[in-house]
Amino acid sequence: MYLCTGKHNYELRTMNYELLLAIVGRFAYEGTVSEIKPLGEGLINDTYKVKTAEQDKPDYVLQRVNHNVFPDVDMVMRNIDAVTSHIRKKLAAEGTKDLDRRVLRFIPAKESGKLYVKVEGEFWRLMVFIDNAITKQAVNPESSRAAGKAFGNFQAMLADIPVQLGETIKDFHNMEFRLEQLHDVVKRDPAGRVKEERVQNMLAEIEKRAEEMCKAERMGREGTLPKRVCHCDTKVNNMMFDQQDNVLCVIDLDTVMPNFIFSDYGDFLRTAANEVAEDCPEMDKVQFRMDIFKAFTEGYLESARSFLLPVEIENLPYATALFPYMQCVRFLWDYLSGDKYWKCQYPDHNFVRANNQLHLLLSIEKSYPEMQAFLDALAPRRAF
Ligand code: GN1
Ligand code: MG
Repeated sequence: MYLCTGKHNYELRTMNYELLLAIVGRFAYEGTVSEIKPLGEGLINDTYKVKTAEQDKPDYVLQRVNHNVFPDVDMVMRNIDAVTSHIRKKLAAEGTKDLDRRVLRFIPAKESGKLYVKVEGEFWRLMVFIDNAITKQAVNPESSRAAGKAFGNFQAMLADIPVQLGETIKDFHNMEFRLEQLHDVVKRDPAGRVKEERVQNMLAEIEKRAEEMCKAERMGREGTLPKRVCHCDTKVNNMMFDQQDNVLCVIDLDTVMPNFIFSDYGDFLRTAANEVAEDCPEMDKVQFRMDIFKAFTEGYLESARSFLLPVEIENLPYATALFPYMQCVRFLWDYLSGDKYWKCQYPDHNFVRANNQLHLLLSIEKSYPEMQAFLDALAPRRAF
């Protein structure tokens, strides 16, 4: 059976039980499988919960990795292996007891020892299920502070990782590349949408800011801004909490790769501090929430300031603007391409998303002085 759900135009398939069982059997897991059923609402990967009959054996999560989005699954899993092993070692050295709840544990394949198997052209992986844990969809200042601290801590723990990680999606958050993609589709105009007046107006807004928004790439080339290991998909639902609301660990590690730290900081605020969803069509309701900004920034700096350079802290307001801008460019690119990347529920959906992100950017621009003042108070420039 073929399902077409979610916002990406990827094909998801429900699998038959026997095949799933055979796939699980290729991993060196412990226990006897008693049940396999679909889990969660992930839009990119297919996910199943694998229960074991024994009380003292863990349950597992089986996942099919979407290799349309992640072309080099071997690289994805090598990155994840390096990252989870490094974090595990650090936590163990600190005396952390419940390690399997504090960092994801992937199970190696029996034959190859790799953290994935390939079956009928599809890639699968198995990890330990973290029980009695929850994920959250919405944020308030408290959970934003916790998220800031957790993502900052994730970066801090990985600051001294001894291996060079691969770029699992090339140029994923490279603003110059995203603009080139847009310019290219404008030239080709495959969907005949470039002539729309609203598109022309949006393109003008984008061009006005293009040079400023590409400054991270320029600083990177000049050698003044480092790349560090980042998560690159820092949504609040990519984090597990225990029943008492403590953060357990960061999940969804496919996009972990070297990047400017702006990615993790900016993309969280893009998604969490928007008063409405990223595809809300009522533009007058789109607004940037300063309470979320402040709480997240406090949490983030608490755990990340030990390794951040002054130039990284100074540019956090820029990072806040960069991600709505980049997402506006990406959604407009997809609209002009004829809606190939994100799944659309109606013909204008991608344009509405792009417009929403542009309005978020406008709201952020208005808050710039307040953001800067807040940061100056929190991290006085001379004290860096
Ligand atoms: C995609 O599917 P999701 O929500 O994890 C996209 C992000 C975008 C986001 C916008 C691999 O993420 O970069 O910010 O949609 N991920 C990929 O909704 O393209
Ligand atoms: Mg994701």
